[in-house]
Amino acid sequence: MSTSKLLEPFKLGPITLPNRFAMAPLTRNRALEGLVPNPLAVEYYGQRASAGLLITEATQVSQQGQGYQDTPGIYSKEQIAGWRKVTERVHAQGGHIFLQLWHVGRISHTSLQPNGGAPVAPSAILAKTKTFVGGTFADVSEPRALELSEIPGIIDSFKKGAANAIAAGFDGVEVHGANGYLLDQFARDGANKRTDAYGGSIENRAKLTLEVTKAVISEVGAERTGIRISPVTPSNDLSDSNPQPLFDYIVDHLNAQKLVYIHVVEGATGGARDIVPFDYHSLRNRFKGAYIANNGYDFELADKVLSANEADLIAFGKPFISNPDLVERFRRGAPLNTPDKATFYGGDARGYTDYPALQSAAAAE
Ligand code: 8OZ
Repeated sequence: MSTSKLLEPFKLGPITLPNRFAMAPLTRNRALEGLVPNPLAVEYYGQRASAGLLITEATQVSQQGQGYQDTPGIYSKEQIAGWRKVTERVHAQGGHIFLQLWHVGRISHTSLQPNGGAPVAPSAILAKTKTFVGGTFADVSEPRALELSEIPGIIDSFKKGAANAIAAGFDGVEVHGANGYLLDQFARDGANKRTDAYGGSIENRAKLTLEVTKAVISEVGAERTGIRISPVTPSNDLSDSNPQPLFDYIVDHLNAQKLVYIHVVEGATGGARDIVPFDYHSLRNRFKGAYIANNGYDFELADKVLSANEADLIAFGKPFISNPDLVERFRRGAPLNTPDKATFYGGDARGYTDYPALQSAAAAE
């Protein structure tokens, strides 16, 4: 029996989480017609409801915000109804769940965009990366720069997405400000060469992120609004010439807006934690709400970081794909199932809802 801080409760705004485990947002590409969550998602999230906080897979706020095939949306009645089944199951199991609000920006393909148009970006700069469309990996399409007049519509799509998420029964929303998608493209200067109020200085590049969080808060409240950031990840061909002052500034302003949490991908998403030096303590110290730490944590590092009060929650990704009962396995010191990469993106129940929990694993022996 473990006595780790990982198993202690935590008050996240109005909700009390039974432990410090968060399930990281994980793209699974199993949405159905109309980009409605797959009924299997009800089972999938329900199986993982013992995590203190579940964060859904990235969910686009508009058709324009989609960049990969079969990712779910949160902009139609049918999508809201599909997600409602997920939140009902998670709540019936005693869990808590936030929806991640997503706009991919330039990481998309014309075949997914309204009228086959170009994906949108801060500047017309092609990312050297691939997306998954039509059952295969393809280069992302050449983007076009957003007109200044289109920006209020982008902000509004996040705001509506947040309202829809609450209508679907979510406990809150996480704004996806990470991993080289739209908000991150505006913030980091590798993708933003604008000369208007949204480009140039740190203040200007941070503006869209902070306007989106402000709009989301106006809709659902700061105590139900979190954000994910990844200051140094090279994911999706994005970089910044000087990330520390940029993210110090962003986090100072998120703190002023009183968001309930910042969820920080430390290092290269899904890769090295020490890819470049960055002072995450600076973010932790600036932010008075909860700090969710992510990237490559095992139980030992999670325990150490929580004990040192360097984070409040730890988000685990791949371990939650293959271990629906990750919390119980930690409690018992039980071994973990290994995740199968071949079934991460797309497909059916295999590698999705069929990973065994401890009891069924024992029963199967
Ligand atoms: C993996 C594959 C596709 C998208 C992210 C939403 O990195 C994603 C993503 C991850 O945040």
